[in-house]
Amino acid sequence: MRETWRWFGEFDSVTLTEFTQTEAVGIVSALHAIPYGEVWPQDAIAARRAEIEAAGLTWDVVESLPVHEDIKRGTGNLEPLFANYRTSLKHLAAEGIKTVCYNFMPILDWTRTDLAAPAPRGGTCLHFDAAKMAAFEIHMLGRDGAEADYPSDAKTGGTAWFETSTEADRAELLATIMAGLPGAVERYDIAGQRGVLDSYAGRTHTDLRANLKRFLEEVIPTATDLGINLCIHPDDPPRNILGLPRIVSTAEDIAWIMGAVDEPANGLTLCTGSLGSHPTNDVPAITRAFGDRIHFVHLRTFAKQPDGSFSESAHLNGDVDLVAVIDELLEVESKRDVDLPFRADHGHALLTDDQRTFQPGYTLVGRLRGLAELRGIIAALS
Ligand code: DNO
Repeated sequence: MRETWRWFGEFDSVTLTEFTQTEAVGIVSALHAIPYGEVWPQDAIAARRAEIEAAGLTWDVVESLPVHEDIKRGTGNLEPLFANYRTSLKHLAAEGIKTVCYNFMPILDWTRTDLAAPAPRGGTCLHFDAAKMAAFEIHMLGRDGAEADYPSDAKTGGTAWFETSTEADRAELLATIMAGLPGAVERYDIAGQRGVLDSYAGRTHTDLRANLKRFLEEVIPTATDLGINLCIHPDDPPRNILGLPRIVSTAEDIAWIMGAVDEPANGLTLCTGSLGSHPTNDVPAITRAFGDRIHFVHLRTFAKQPDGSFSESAHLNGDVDLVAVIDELLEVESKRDVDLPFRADHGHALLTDDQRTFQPGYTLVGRLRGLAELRGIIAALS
């Protein structure tokens, strides 16, 4: 398995020189300053690549080449957006980058309610609190139908949180929910959020699937010709958020997507943390079932609570059996004769991490701890 690290370029306070000390060899990066839907110019890709290579590393994976909201929503003239996506893929292939991750989550990317929840032995972790999410949807957004999406304990907790929260607490919750969007992405206030939700009104799971299929039909033939593997990232968390459908949450969803355009270039990012937090997903079984189509791997785990809340845990201490997953991945690698790029996905904020501003989850010390543990599993199983 090929060790990689995510680097946010000019949005990252961790330097490439620091990464080299981890002894990981590959970089996962993106041109986060380019607005969604625009072409990634080849010279900008070449410049990022040169920067990475000057540090003795290689740019192995793009995470992400984002899909414009109009494509997900299925509105407007989509032809130029599809053409731009294909052009960006051509430019990436010309620079030797052949693994491209993306997601199809409407509006938001990964969603948490706390970016610095206490970790068990000190330090902090990312946390999703069902009660706070209920407070956001029911009391702050006032979304019709939100009450039906939460169990009663989350609703009661959400009301209690809302009634005792200050303006500053609510502003922080809104900012936290938007924090999963990296780079130059539009972030919404409450009114903006309502507006963008309205733009999705009436969209169902079936509609979103149809829009993804259309996207795949438009871009997978180009990816295949270029030797690029696209790999869709699962929904995080794998449940409907803000009443919007999510279609990359379960083994059944993945099977549907892989079948929608049945080509190796239509692949999967195996994100153990995202998939594992769904109550019926068996992540080692998913790894086995879709091994042929996994092109990129995020290794992470968490501790779940009965109301749907979860805290990200250290890489060996959570609810997903990462030893079993890695065992399956090593099988996949030997069967396909590939070296799959993986990264320690997220880390706690530990020790000196708080001395700088970092992208939520993308700490230096915490991720180094995660990588070291994963490296140990891989070495032992190999
Ligand atoms: C979170 C990440 C996601 C991922 C995108 C891929 O840390 O796993 O933000 O990069 O969803 O498009």
